[in-house]
Amino acid sequence: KTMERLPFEKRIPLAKNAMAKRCLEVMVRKQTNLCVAADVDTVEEMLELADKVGPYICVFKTHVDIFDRWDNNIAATLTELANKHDFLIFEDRKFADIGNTVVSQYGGGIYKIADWSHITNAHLLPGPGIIDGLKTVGLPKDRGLLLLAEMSSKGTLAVGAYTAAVAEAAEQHSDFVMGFISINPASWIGGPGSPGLLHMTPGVQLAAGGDALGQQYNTPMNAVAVRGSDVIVVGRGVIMAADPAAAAKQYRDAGWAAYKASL
Ligand code: 5IU
Repeated sequence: KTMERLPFEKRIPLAKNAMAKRCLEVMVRKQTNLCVAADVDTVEEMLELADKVGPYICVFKTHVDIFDRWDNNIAATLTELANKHDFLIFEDRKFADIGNTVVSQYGGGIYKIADWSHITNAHLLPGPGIIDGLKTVGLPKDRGLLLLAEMSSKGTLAVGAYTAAVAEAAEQHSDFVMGFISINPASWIGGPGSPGLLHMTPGVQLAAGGDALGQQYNTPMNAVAVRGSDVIVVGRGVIMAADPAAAAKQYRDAGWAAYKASL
């Protein structure tokens, strides 16, 4: 049995965060709910991947601390690719410190994440001060924050009452919080949250299974149509494929079919 959902276009006016609106608009315009996770080793590979999979994605997720170099030109090139292909950039930074510290981490340092990443994410472990801190930097730039409500990895502690508290905090900060990283929002104690908030789900491959280090995979159909996610986040399913563009197209089609099946 699949869950019932409001179509993405009807959720645009319900979103209170500007980037949530923009993300839903991209999804509707390009008919894709695929986010590719660019866990590649070099800047060159990351930029090449963005150009190849760009037409099929709504969001391009990065881990820029994997690279051995970073500068404003790299960020500018990635931004050009985001404009060319109409996707959003999501630096999966997983902030987890007190408000005062994350202000500097988000806006400053070598990466200056807030300058080029439309979306970033944070753990709520420190309490709501982390949202307030990130907001002082991100809201003036119309950025969006995803709260980690659940994780895909085996043994995750982000479950039950913790997940419910994250859902509650998102409602209270929906000017800046655009949604969640979630695994099974349909199962949440207090429900999956308001329709103006987005659910993005990592740990997705066409075949269920896992890896040797605790990753657990669900299919696009299970993640979206059964568990109620909106956006599938796919790394190795795309980046390890012989033809990443073809794989991205395949995941786009699978993710969108799952969305359509749940309407
Ligand atoms: N990621 C997860 N699980 C999580 C969160 C983030 O896998 O709970 I939060 C990231 C890690 C990686 C990507 O960048 O999503 C998944 O990559 P694979 O599809 O290659 O497993």
